[in-house]
Amino acid sequence: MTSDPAVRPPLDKTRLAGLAPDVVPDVKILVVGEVPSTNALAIERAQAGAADGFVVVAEHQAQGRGRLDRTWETPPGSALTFSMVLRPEVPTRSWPWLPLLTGYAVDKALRAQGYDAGVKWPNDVLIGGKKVAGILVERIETSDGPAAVVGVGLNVGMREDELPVPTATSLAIVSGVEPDRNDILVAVLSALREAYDAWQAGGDATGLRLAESYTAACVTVGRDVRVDLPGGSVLTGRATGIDPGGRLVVDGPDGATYVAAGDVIHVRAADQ
Ligand code: BT5
Repeated sequence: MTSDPAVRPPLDKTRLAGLAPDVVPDVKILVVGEVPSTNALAIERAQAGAADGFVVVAEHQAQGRGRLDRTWETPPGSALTFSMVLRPEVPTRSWPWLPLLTGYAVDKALRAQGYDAGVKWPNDVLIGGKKVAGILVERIETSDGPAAVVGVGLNVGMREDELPVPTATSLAIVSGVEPDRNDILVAVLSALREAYDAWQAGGDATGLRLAESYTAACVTVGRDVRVDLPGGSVLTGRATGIDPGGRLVVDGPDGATYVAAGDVIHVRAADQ
């Protein structure tokens, strides 16, 4: 059963602010009430000098952002909406991996908690074909150098009648139980930090390794897809893999096309 929205428990500020380094290394969590967007707030903090690993999590976002000026909507207290400041040391040409790596980490954390999740390239997390989490990575310039703000929206306790779109789902809907948002946040941050640290430490082979693990978790590979590209062009074909740069390989009538995440408006199964 999902709980009564009127009595949803708040995030546990004391627990989240005091996480031991062996639970989630190198993060500092700030819990806030209602904000327009945690990405916007994290960008402000990064520009004011926030360090790698600074996380802001909100009880409610009034103007959550999606990609390409789309919106992200969640009722108060029903979801995780958080952003992390990262200051990667790897060359900026590798940064396009960040949204994929985040989706991979969210998926891994959910699967470890028993949910039958998968990643939809480039950065949605699905359960039962419906979107349970979305990711928005924004790259910014700060006086300490370029930084990335990694935003994650994860539907935790929403009931069917609270979903903003019919293509969405929540952890409560798929399992019949509303999990503790604090536990899910800790699991996701810990998976994200682990994937991020491995990516930073991995050197040249990292793209190849990540591509392998990402492909194994990816529900898009092996499907016939329709990819909407900027300018109205459409690519259709069979998604056959993810290359070491994080691009989706689509085998179409003209051979293989490599699609970068930043160049995609929508990816759909060809029959939808
Ligand atoms: C995303 O965009 O999926 C990125 C969402 C990122 C949200 C997080 S929350 C914390 C941080 N702060 C922010 O301001 N943003 C980030 P995109 O792929 O463009 O998908 C957006 C589309 O998903 C919308 O147009 C709707 O169709 C759908 N959508 C909106 N809210 C949803 C929800 N709660 N669950 C599932 N789908 C949703």
